[in-house]
Amino acid sequence: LRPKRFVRHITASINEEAAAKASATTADNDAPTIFDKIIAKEIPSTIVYEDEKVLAFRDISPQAPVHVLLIPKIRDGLTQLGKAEPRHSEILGHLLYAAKVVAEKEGIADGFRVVINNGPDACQSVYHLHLHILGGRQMKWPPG
Ligand code: TR5
Repeated sequence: LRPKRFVRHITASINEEAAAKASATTADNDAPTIFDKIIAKEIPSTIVYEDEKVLAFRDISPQAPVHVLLIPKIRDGLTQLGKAEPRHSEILGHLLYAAKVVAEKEGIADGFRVVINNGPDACQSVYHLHLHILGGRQMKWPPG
């Protein structure tokens, strides 16, 4: 394979892999997820911020020098953003504000990205709402 085609080939397989991972291993069935165990501190994680409502910890598979996941401690039906109801507006606002606090704490306030993957087409793999906070390098646009 020539270099350009090779890069396209690799990129395609990475995307297919992510999509396959999202659809094969998870579905939005409101079941407990790995994040419940992280919240309960039953499995270890590197927590970078916590308050009474949210928890932020380092992603196990970082896609940037800083890659933090920010989640509500109580899911309350928020398996994905698309399931949001009017009662969730307060926690959704709190999460966005907490994202800014995390970015400051992580030293990336001058440039960071907040991502929510919603559903299989966006390769969501854990059905407990989470914000990805990414930074520490020049981010590209558009995202894949
Ligand atoms: O694909 P979406 O948007 O659903 O993001 C889920 C994220 O959870 C991915 O970026 C994973 O790398 C991350 N993840 C998955 C696990 C995990 C984690 N981050 C920290 N610690 C983790 N543990 C202990 N176990 C996981 N399965």
